[in-house]
Amino acid sequence: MFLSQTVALSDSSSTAEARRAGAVMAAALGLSETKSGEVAIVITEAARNAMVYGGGGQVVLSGTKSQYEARIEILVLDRGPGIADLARALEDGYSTGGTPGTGLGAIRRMASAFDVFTSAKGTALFARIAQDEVSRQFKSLVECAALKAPFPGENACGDNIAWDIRGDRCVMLVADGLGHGPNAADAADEAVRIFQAYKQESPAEIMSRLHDALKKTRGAAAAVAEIRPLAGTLIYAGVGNIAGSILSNTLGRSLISHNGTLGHIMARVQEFKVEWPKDGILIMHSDGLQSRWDLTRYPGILARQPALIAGVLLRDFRRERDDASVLVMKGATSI
Ligand SMILES: [Mn+2]
Repeated sequence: MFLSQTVALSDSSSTAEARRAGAVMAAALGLSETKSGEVAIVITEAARNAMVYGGGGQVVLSGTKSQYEARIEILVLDRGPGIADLARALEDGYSTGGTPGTGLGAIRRMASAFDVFTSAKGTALFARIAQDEVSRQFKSLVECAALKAPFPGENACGDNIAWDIRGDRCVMLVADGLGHGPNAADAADEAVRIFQAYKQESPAEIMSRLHDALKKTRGAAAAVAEIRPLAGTLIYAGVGNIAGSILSNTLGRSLISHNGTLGHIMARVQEFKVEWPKDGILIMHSDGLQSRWDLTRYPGILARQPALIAGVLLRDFRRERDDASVLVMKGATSI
């Protein structure tokens, strides 16, 4: 299960709206009362900071449930001047909002993963509230973060994302249903269902399954990536306008998709097998993000939580008139 909700921080009622969205998601994931309370505190405090010091922004909530755990990842993004003294702001009990007992230090203590990236371009705060103790013990080789946001004014998102991590294999899907709105969402959601059913197969096989299944829908662009970090390999297959790229200190490359629309026209499925560097970061996104993003303008960000990288891409490189989705995968961070 992958739930996603974006709330704009634009006026005095926004924080409460974001908190309500968090409560709804916590209930849908079956989080305990304690964890739901932590979600509310994190959203409230981080949203207030973004309102007061960032001049507004957005809260992006991502909820996932697997056999291992249930978790909500909270991203709060603003385009303010940045936090001048992050170390001080992180001191426990120090609250920029003047509320005793909360503040960034409290968020960090509650979160099972926490990270802040702040620069003159704004602040991105990431906090994960996870339900199960097993989540602290379960050491995955890689971490995936995915964000999606609907066409402005739409509730249904015509993009969707799914991934699966099992042992030394991580397989990921980004799908963009043609157009936007409910019919686009139907196509993207069907792609996720088929992916979940056949995710153990190769990327090319999954793409063929998608092509067959999407014939009854409006159609979609999609790409599937399979990474085996221990073997150091990446296999990629894409049709239509999904961008894929690998970033690393030793290598940077774009991954190739063929033209077409799954469900309608697919000339061929081709797998590309490339080296997956040890410090590799995979970024996949729909055309709701500009293709010419450049993370070298954000010194140090590649070493941070994948959710922060995804958040900054969504914040600063979004095309306004489309659904947007972005997936970032990298080796597990110890932050
Ligand atoms: Mn699109």
